Amino acid sequence: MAAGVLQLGQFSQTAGTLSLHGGNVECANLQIGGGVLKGSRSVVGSVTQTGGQIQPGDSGIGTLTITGSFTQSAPGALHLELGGRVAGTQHDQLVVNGAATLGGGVSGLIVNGFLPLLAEQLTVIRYASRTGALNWTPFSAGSGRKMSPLAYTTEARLLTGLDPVQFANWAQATGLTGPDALPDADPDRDGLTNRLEYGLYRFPQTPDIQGGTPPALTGSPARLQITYNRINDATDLDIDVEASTDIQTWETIARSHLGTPTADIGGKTFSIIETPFANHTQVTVVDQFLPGPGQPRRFLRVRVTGL
Ligand SMILES: [Ca+2]
Ligand SMILES: [Ca+2]
Repeated sequence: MAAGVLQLGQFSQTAGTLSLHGGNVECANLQIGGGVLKGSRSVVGSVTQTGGQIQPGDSGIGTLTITGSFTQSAPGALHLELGGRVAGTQHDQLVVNGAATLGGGVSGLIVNGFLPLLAEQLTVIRYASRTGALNWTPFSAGSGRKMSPLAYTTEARLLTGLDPVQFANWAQATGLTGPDALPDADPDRDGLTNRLEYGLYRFPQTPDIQGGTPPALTGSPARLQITYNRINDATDLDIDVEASTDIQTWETIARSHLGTPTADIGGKTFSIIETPFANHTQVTVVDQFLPGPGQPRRFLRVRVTGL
């Protein structure tokens, strides 16, 4: 429709396209089981999507508003054009004034040569509240990048990650070029080489005070523990925790090999806790060794090898 208001008591679409070009549609409960709902205007009412696609924007990028609630289930999907960082003008956005129940899919199309940086977040849905679990899978954003959907209390975002997770893709997606993009370079001069910044999911153009939380005593009797981040799914790195009693001889007590979960080596750890996030995992390794009168000193470090 090009203008005005389309008033519907109840409408169920199974195919075709409902395009809100210049006007709104008023419908207590708009049901999308197939076809396409698109536009930059408002649905005055609630939308239940069980199939088909919702595409914010008319022929390009825009914001589609639902004044009531939005309930989505598979195979219903949202299709988004992503051409920049500003919602509504550079990338598509769905605004739900009521409650959102999310459970369908999302697909994305990068337009206008947009190359999101690593860990960049785009808010693609806003809502008053959310229930249900996201059932969305990451999709490719080209040039060694992927977008992973994240859901929060009042909005859903897309987060840029790497695909595949390799150093060269990381260097490009963090904006490094030339000699600054080499594994041993330290362009932000924080003492962490790019190899460490990559493996420990730090940012190579932002000085980090340290590579992680320094080793600290925990529990009773007290053992040393160390906490750090590791980048998920790395295809080219091992990330080890090493221990020493004299800072000269080090032994590996835990290892993540090529992106696998951190595992004990030789029964030398007391516990390993991994907390996953979209692009990285927070790791806490507690040493098995108990410092005592005969051996009062113990040291832990994280070592990144490969590349
Ligand atoms: Ca650095
Ligand atoms: Ca840094």
